[in-house]
Amino acid sequence: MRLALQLAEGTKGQTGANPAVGCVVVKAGRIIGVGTHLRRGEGHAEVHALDMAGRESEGATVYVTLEPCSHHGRTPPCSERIIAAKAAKVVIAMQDPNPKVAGQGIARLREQGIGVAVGVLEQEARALNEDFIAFITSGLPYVTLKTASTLDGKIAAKSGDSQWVTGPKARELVHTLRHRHNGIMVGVGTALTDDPMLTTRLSVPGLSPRRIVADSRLRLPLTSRLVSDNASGTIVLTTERADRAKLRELEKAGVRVIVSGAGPQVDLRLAMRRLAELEISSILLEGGGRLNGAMLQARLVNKLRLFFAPKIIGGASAPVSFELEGWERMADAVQLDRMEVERVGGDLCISGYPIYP
Ligand code: AOF
Ligand code: ZN
Repeated sequence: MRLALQLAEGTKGQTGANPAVGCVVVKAGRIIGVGTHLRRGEGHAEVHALDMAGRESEGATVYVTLEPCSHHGRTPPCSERIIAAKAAKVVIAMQDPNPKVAGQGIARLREQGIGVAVGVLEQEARALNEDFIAFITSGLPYVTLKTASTLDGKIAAKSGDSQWVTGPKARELVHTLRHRHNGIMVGVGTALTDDPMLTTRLSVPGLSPRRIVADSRLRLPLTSRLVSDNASGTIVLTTERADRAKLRELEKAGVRVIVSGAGPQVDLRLAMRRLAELEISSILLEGGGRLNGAMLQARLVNKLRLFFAPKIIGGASAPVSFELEGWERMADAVQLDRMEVERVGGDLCISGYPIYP
């Protein structure tokens, strides 16, 4: 199962809205097949592993990190494939949270007399697909909020200079995070000041997420890189109050515009629902402070990854990672659950899951 989890872990970020899944087939103490789900729409992990095992899979034990599916989706059901292969036993890390499966794959295998064990390395399997689990059960993208600030919470100096806050190791890790999400989101303020590309630029090849800009008044220039570079798709979130002519121009330039709400600000919850419908299952939120604050206030953030450089820059007007109205009492603060602290090069990364007041 540990090997199956490692196989799955390696594909994190390349399966779109699908989970990362690994499978290992064992017979008489020997591994006879390994497989992993490589791409949405293509073969599931079990299919690859059983293809490799071939006729030997009769009487074998199948280890798989997620319950074999029972539904006819983009591919035929894996539970039927396992039954056809005449495997004797299936060891599963966790039940599939997808309502289309949700135990039916397990039931189908048992019905056919196959021995099934569930819950082996379940915690690890849940952590691996924490984003998929939340997405498939909530209909909202899993949002990871990432910041890179000084110890005093500044994301730039008062002059606006922000190159660089954190060091090369932390910046490389951020690009790995981009690869592992299928959306990346900023506010239009960030797009206007930095003209960012928001692509994945690693020392090794990686996938670029879809770029999402919250822009209630459609201020994103047609000449910005996000509109004109074609490096990855761009989606703009706006409101019914936005200028129709500008909206059409953006669409003509290939940008998808999502009109979300009639208020002065983008209805973020509605926008997230629309993004989930477009199969954006995970989003790396890269600020700035106002969008971070608004997403946190709307309780739309699932995970925090806060990078801190060992620096103090000061400046009352220097931008900070979080701008929000705030709460009156310290007891009402958003708290970090399951906090982890790690050193990344010369910087620090604090991760955790927000508990909302
Ligand atoms: C498995 N093995 O390797 C994966 C599973 O659209 P489809 O047909 O690819 O189905 C996607 C759903 O299948 C996905 O939401 C999840 O419930 C399950 N993924 N199941 O048995 C796999 N990737
Ligand atoms: Zn399947």
